[in-house]
Amino acid sequence: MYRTSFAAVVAATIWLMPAAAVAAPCGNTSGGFEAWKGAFASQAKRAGVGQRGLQALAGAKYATKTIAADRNQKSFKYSLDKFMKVRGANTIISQGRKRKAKSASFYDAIERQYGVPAGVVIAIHGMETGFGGFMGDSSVVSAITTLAYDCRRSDFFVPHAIGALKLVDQGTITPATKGAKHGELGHTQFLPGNAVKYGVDGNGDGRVNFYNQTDALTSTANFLRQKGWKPGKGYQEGQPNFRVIKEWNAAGVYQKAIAIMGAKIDG
Ligand SMILES: [Ca+2]
Repeated sequence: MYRTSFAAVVAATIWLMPAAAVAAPCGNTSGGFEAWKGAFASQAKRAGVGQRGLQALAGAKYATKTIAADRNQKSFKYSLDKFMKVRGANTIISQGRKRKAKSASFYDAIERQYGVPAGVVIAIHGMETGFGGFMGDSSVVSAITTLAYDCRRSDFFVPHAIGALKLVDQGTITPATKGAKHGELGHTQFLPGNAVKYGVDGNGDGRVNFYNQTDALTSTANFLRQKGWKPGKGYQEGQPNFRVIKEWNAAGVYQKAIAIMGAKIDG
């Protein structure tokens, strides 16, 4: 759920979190990463990260591919039409309708509990990973700590790096867990800090696993509900729940695409 420029968000939050950058100075090349990890370990410890998380940090490697991807984000400069075409919206809609029909009771239960209609959850699932078809091949811990170290958007990613280390402490992920280039996890690509806050054990097996579809989709609905989803209200542009879709992804074309695809899946 993170593939766009959060420049405006970062600019706004810098003033709210002056302490975040104090302990560990950022860098723009791999050269300073090891030294940064040492400084960041103290910061992480103060934030409540335990032994397993700190070990994962110590083992993190500078994620060259993540930085290359971060410097080369293009798709959100597309028009809405072009964006939907590139992202395979028609396929997501047709497959999404089938998925909804096939697992109607599951999606009904999610809507009953969280108020979020199937179409929105399914559209997000399709858009993020092609319904779990590709959930990434980057080490989550290495990717997210590299982004926290990198000067470009350090303040945005530091809380997510802390989150990833806490997920390791909890056993939700391990240092070997793979995700997308920006450390996003599982079926719907939660950033680690959000995974800590909004993760739900949807299938009731005693642990939250973002690589389990039931857990991931339940957590996604929970995220939207916690962000203010109003059950029974619309989610198209201009309707009350469109604002909540904006919380999932900052890119305007993405938000509109989710609303359009969701309505077609729900229709
Ligand atoms: Ca579970």
